[in-house]
Amino acid sequence: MTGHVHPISATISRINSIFTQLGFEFAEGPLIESEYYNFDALNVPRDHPARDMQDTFWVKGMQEAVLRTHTSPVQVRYMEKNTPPIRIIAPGRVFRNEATDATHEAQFFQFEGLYIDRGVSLAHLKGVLEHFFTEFYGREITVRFRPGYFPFVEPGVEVDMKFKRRDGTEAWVEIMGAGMVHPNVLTAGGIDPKVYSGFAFGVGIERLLMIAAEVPDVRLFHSPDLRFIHQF
Ligand code: 2NM
Repeated sequence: MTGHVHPISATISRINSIFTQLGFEFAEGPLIESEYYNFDALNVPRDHPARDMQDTFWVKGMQEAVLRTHTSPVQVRYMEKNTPPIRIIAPGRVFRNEATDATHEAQFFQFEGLYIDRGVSLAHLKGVLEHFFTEFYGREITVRFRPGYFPFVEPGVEVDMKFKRRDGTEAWVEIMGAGMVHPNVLTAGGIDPKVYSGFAFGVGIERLLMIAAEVPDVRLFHSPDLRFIHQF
């Protein structure tokens, strides 16, 4: 049997090429993060349940160190070192301290996007996301926003996409979270919220693939059973 690029690696490459064509740059950062970059700089309150031992892996013996729970710290580090316009995507591995089942894993991949400039609005976010999903799934996809809450954005939205399954039926599927970057987060990144605004979004890569390929269990992506990855 010959070697095979893992479906997650192949998907990250596709995501990068779609966003590169839109002028986005690829960014990455450490898997072990400080509490500051993972939570404080992102406007996550001190008493937020996400900081709990049950949700976050705290690194023993390292003061205030965590396994990053999202790739947002990459974006904060990037904001600190760059000035707008900023257009980046940050794909990578993230960790959540939770029980695993068919739709939850203690480690998974996500990618986040960030776009900051003068006059950026939710309308730009909608256009970029519809373009991305249409390219990614190879058919016209529309998205809709519902109100949602994430500490790092205001307003925050839950994003649904209208998806046609292989059996021809159509449904709105919840796919990601997004919103306008919170002024406190821009300020933490050294960017003046009175001059600039930006949108950000985050999506699970396994989830994107599970919907596309109708994969029933997220744990298959990290199973040693090659019969699974050879189907991609
Ligand atoms: C999400 C939902 C909403 C997000 C925010 C940022 C940052 F760093 F720019 F503030 N990056 N990604 C974000 C916003 C992520 O994931 C569900």
